[in-house]
Amino acid sequence: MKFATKVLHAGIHPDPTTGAIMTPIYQTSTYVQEAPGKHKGYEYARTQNPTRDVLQENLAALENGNHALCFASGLAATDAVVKLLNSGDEVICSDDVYGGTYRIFTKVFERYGIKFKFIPLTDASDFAKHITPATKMVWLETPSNPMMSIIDIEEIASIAHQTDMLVCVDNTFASPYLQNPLDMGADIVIHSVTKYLGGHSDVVMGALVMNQEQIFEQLKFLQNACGAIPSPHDCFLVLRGVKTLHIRMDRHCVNAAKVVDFLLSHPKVDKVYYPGIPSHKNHLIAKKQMRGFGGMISFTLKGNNIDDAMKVLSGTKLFSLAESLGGVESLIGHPASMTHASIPKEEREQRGLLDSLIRLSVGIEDVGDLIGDLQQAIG
Ligand code: P1T
Repeated sequence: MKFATKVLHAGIHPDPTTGAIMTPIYQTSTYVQEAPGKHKGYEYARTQNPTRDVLQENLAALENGNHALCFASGLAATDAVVKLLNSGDEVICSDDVYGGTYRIFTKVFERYGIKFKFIPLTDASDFAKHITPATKMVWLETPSNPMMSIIDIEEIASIAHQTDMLVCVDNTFASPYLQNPLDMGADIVIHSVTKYLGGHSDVVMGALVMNQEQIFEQLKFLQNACGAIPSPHDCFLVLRGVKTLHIRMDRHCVNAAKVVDFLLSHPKVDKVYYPGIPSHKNHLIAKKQMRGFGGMISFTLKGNNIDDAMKVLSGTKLFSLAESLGGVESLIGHPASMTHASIPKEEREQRGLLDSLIRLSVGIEDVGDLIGDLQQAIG
């Protein structure tokens, strides 16, 4: 099946009792057993739920994986992955990641004796020198939030797999329509389903996709043992949202490319961060591993004056000032005070994340209207 068919059909079958074409919302906490241990494969809804099963099967197919597991949020999915590790283990993490990922790593898991090294993995050749016998995982975000850095997944995976190390890729910004990390050697793909997969800014959810049976069994155990599962209603909403993922992503990409052209030609704009720009440090890697460059853009204004940035952030009318991304409507955000506020300022600035950085999640509205809105806000 091709992608556009998978979003509509993978894992989805008419309801066996009624023929309902849409997967029912199985809003139940438990399932009646005929005799102790004699049941229909469903015992308790933290462990199994039919609406969630269908979504998991669908998401696995979209990432070309054998298995998927859904969680209550992207961070709940991240939490499960790190719980595969033990005290004393080390993780090498790409240095530009969502602020909440940095926070759970440094403020939660470091207390349990897991060590995190934040390394710019945009030159894959730098990776090997940071590996020690304790390194058990490499964590990549590509494109990264918010600097839009690109990391060569295939290169990193081939170096990582010379030792006993898991390769985890946060594929939230690309979505499975534009990039499939498992095909490039990743062991686990993580999504904030809240973003492009849900696509309508009405659900918070996370997902993990993997091929290997053993990793799946361990993560399924953690999903049930720790209990951060999504509701059946949210699973239904994502099943509904995902049906148009390919069409939405095409429009996000086209609109973002036009917004990038506008920003690049604007006299007040300084830097524009977008992997589709030929001068982007890893544009060729993005071209190799992605089928499009996505809907996320970051930029700064000349002079890097925070007040000028604030004027733009509060001056747009169509771009709503809000955290999150990947919905059909456009959003504008200020990473330093919003999504990445949990990273200390010195560390943010080392990574190029200045207080004057503005982030756009370009939606699927009329692109002329979007550019007009930015034009009036930037002045
Ligand atoms: O918000 P949640 O569903 O828990 O997902 C966390 C997460 C994980 N990975 C990436 C790349 C993310 O961007 C996020 C969440 N990000 C935002 C809320 C944001 O506005 O950047």
